[in-house]
This record gives sequence, C-alpha cells and structure tokens, in this order.
Amino acid sequence: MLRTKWVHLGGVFPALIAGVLLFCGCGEAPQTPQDKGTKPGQAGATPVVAKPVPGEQGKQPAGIRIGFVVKQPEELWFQNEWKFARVAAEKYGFELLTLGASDGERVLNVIDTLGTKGAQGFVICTPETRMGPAIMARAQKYAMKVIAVDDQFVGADGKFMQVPYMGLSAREIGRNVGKALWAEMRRRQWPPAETAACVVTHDELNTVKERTDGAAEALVEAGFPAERIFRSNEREMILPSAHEAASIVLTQHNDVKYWLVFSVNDEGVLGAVRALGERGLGADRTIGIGIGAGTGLLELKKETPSGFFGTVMISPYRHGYETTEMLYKWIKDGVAPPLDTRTAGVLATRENYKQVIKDLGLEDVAGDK
Ligand code: FCA
Repeated sequence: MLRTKWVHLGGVFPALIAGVLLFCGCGEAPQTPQDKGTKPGQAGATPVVAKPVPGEQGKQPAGIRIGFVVKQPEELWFQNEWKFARVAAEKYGFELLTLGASDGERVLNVIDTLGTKGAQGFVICTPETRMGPAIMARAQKYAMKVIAVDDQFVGADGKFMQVPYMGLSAREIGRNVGKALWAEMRRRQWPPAETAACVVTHDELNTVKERTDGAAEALVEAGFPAERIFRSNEREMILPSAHEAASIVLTQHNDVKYWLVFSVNDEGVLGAVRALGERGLGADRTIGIGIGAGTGLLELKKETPSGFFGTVMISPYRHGYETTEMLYKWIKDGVAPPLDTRTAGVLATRENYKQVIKDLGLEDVAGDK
C-alpha cells in the first residue's frame, strides 16, 4: 500500500537522483539564522538573508529571483527544503534567497526585503497560517507571485485560501502511522488493555491535526481503544515542547505498561520518546513513529535502538525543488501552478530505512549533522 502510493510520485525519481547527484560534494552547511533564539517581537531581530545562488553562466532569462521563506530554519526538514530549492536554482539559473521568518512581523519584513531586492516571487511556509491575507497583500505591493508550502494559508473567513499550495496528504500519512503502530503492537503481542497512545499534537495547525487525527482514526478502526489515546498540545513544534507535552500525559498515566507514540513530525515523537526513556520506558516498552525526512533517520542510524521505531518519510525534494521549479515557470512562462498538490510518505524503520532513502533518492538528507 505504502509502496504503491509512492509510485504515484511518478517521474520524480530520475530527477531525485539527479538532484542528489548535483549535491554531492556540495556539503555546505545550511544557512543558519543569525536571529536564531530571538523571541517573537524582540527588538532588533533582522530577517535572515542568504547569499543568492548565482545561476549557471549564460542561462536565460537572467534576473529571475525567487525567495524561499520558512518558519523554522533550525529544523532539518526546512534545511532540506532549501537544499533541494538550491538544486532547482542551479538547474534553471535563477537566484534563490533563503530566509527564515518565525513570526508575523518578520514575515512582512522578509517580503519587503524580497521586494526591494527585485524578487518576482517566493515560496513560503508561514509561521501563522492566518497571515495568508496579509502575506498576499504585501506580495501584491511588489507584484510577487506566491506559493504556499507545508502550511496552507487561511483567509479571514477561516477557509483555506485559493493560493497555490503544496502540502502533505496529511490524513493519509497519519493513517499510515496509525496502521504501522497497530501492526507492530500486534507483532509484539501487547494487550490493548495494557497499552496507551501518547499523542503530541498542535491542533491549531490543520496539517498537524489531520496527521494526528488520521493516526488515531486508523488505530481505532483497527481495534485500539479510543479512550486510551491521550492527546497533548505542544506550544511550539520543537523537541523540548514535545517533551513537555508528553510529560504531562505520562505523569497522569504512570500505570501504563506499553506506549504507542505519534505526533506532528519526528521532533514531536522524539520529545515523547525522550520523556519515556527518562522514566525507564525504552525500546521494549515504546513504539514511536514519526513523520519527517532527516531527524528521525538520525535516530534510526544510532547503534542502540530507542523507542523511536520508525518514521513515515516525506519528500523535501518535492516540497523544495518542485515548488521553486513551479514558481520559476510561472514567472518565466506564465504557467500557473496547480492550486493544490499533495505529497505522500513511506514508512522507514531500522530494517528498511537504507533501502527507502535510496529508493527516494534522499541519501543525503540526514547526512549533514
Ligand atoms: C509542517 C511541520 C513540519 C513539516 C512540514 C511538512 O510545517 O511543522 O515539521 O512536517 O509540515
């Protein structure tokens, strides 16, 4: 099922491999935000502006500049999106400006920066989806085209905006997490009455709620007791917040013998797995399955297994390379991108992750840390 799904990604494999090849020997560290660690609204915070990647000499038309703005530049997922966006920049010869913007004020600042630098458009994973109308208004001021990635813009009416978007098939990916958790729990013959699920979520963000709802739904459909699924909201989508959110659940239910863990992403699951580990609940008492493309692989590569059992691997190639490629063609040839593109995921565990990343052409996504 998972395998079949991935096949639907169609002709991306040659491009994936080409993309990875292009990156060989190009082991530069991702652009790190100078303002990392500053808090929203903090005075003096400046947007992060990376040096443009010069296009290949002679490639036409000259002068296309594209921004790629992400909400959490410190997260490996976003660094990998940038990495593959750079591959597109190299291929097509446009200039790429990678920028971090962790709150609304910075988003508007970086759009101004892009506008004054003459960018004709940008791809963005916004820190606040409700900023969609403000982002579009500011982009319009500079006649810039916009593609939303990962987190979809929400309008004043609470509905998703009609702005080209590439995101995860979040519900389906969540369901795959749930099914894999159930299969592994059955394999280990854990009785449902002695097992519970710890869910680290961030329900205000739709793509997250869809993922965690999907996993819960598949578990319940398979026979897992709904009343033994405990959800906890993390304040920010980072490992320490996930640790905090999971600790609340674990303290409230310290009589549970076996735990399933699922979340927004790898970081969410790892936060819970760490909290479980501190309570003496390791690989033999925990099955955690993340969603991501990097952080979870780093955990799977460690010699000693933890409660982090696997990750549904998603594609930073598609979200980084394809979004910027679509934007480039939109700017250059007037080819408008599809309004809604959804990408799939495939389960990787200690058993098969090498093959999975090879099949996906993503060998280098966890290699630079
Ligand atoms: C959201 C999450 C990221 C990543 C992305 C695809 O933006 O915050 O961790 O999962 O979706």
